[in-house]
Amino acid sequence: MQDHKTRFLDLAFDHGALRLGEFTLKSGRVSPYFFNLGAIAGGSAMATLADCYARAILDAGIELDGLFGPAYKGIPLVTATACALAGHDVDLPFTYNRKEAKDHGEGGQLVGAKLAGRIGIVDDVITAGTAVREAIALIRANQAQPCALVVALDRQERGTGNRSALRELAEDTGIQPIAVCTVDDLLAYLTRHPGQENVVEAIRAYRRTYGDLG
Ligand code: OMP
Repeated sequence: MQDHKTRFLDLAFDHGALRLGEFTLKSGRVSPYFFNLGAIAGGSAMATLADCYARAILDAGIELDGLFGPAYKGIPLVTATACALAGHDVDLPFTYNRKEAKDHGEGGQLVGAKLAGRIGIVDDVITAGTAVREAIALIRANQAQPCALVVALDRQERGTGNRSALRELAEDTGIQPIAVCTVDDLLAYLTRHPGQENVVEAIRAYRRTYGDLG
């Protein structure tokens, strides 16, 4: 497993951002694991997380002109990821949105750099892909091209059909999916940790019911 994946999973478990148990998702599915990005709430932890995002973007070898972070969880992520990329000599402008358009001051729904060219969306996790479709529409409405979607965790779950939400999105919109880590990586990681056999079995059973059918 690549170093940044192991670093991400160590970080997520150490900070309680990845939890094992029983969790009801936005979709109503009951999952044996849950990723909560809000648990990464310290400078050093965020710097490590952002470096994992930066490495995933650099490994993908994609050309981008800017980054976009959907409100709310994408906002600190896109900011920190842009800083981490700058540490690798990749200096990209970034933009994020307000949930509600502002009607005074500078006004509008977007904050930060003007969207232009090839944009990478930086978000926390993808399950069915509902949240990210709104970001895609917003970027297109501003005459820029959404080209990549970068998430910390791809849950590799079926979207509306048999394909994973990330693959569905890639095939329907031409967007390149980039994940720091997938549920397959999580399974490989847990398999190396003794005492996690029941969790591994629960995640496998969940994957059989809701997973990407390829
Ligand atoms: P989709 O819009 O279905 O892709 O779900 C993504 C959203 O689900 C995230 O932005 C979260 O609000 C929530 N979520 C998590 O944060 N972590 C998970 O492990 C699973 C979910 C979820 O409810 O599917």
